Amino acid sequence: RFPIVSAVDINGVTIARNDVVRDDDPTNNVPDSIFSKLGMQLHRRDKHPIGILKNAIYDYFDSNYAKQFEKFEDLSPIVTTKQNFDDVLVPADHVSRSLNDTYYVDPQTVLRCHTSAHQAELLREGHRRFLVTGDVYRRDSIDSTHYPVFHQMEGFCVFSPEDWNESGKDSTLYAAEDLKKCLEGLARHLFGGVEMRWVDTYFPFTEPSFELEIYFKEDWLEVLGCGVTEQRILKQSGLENNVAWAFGLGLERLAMVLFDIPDIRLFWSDDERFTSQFKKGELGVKFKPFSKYPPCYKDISFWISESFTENNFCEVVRGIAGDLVEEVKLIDSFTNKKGMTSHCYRIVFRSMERSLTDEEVNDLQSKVRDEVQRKLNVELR
Ligand code: FA5
Ligand code: MG
Repeated sequence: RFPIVSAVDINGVTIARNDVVRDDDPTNNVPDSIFSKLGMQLHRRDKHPIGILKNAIYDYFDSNYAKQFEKFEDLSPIVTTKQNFDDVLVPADHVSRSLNDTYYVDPQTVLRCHTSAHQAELLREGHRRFLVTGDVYRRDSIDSTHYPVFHQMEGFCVFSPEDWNESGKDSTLYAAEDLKKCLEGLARHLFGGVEMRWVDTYFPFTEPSFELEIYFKEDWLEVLGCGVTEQRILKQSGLENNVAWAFGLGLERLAMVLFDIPDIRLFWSDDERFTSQFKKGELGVKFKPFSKYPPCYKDISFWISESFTENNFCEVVRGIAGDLVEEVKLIDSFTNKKGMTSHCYRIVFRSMERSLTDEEVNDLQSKVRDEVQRKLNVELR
């Protein structure tokens, strides 16, 4: 179903399919559908919404910070677990390290799950203010705002005592206020007026930590995470008397709001009716959906086993239906007297480009049923 890519070229390094994914390695969980996205770099296409957005964010930083922010946009997405987790203080037992959440190439190598994976190395190399843009990879749920490959932009800004001393403020408060001011300014630059709110949250690498949400299609949509960098990260990189802020923007989420794009799968579409609507440097464009094709709903129920996870189920569905699956939703769950738990999922099939036939959908669903039984150790009902 997917184009089988045998090798990709990342920064001049060729990675062969068989070197990366060894079928005999149980710690490798990168399927073809994901492998084929490596090296596509949507963020470097000037006429693609992700590239247009990236350039607009660059403009904001260039004009407000006198070009102090250095830009990195082709660091390899294949990183060590040290870069992705240890260097940003993700605890050894944190869920994000599991095979259920992250794509592993081998036990020490992952497809980065965030651009924060590059903070420490760039600091050690002496960079103090920078933006890192790139594709990131996560095993995740399936709906209109989640996709297993998406793009982030990391921002990082180090301050010295002279910066906060004259403000009379404590260094952490100074950085937190500067961070919020910077991101609110960015939101105004991109959207003009838009309804937004700050939510307190937790990240292992920042304290305090915040998320910014934007009101979109009658709901709050989380578009970024940020905070004041943990001192340990700065000290590990030889910075003793500094404070810093960092953020990680979800570029698809921002682009959905900016261009009114209703479904995250569209970013990967080659359909001219999508690609031809965007022009280099043009932020004001509102996407005109080509007529919406009808959805097709299929339910599947099974008794789960202890090892069952929703991410594994979603990966099976995605592996079979690719971008023809729009959403996977748990609609019923119960445990019987014997202690067996049943789940019922509703799968929404819909193409963004054409009408699906009944046969086609039935065929997909029957493959899903077979594969779920074979791979996930569940009992179909
Ligand atoms: C992070 O990835 C942190 N590294 C961000 C950060 C950087 C915090 C620096 C503090 C300092 P989070 O997992 O919340 O955080 O993801 C950041 C953004 O990525 C989200 O706000 C959302 O906009 C986007 N995002 C997350 N998962 C998906 C997904 N599956 N599909 C599309 N976008 C996603
Ligand atoms: Mg989050």
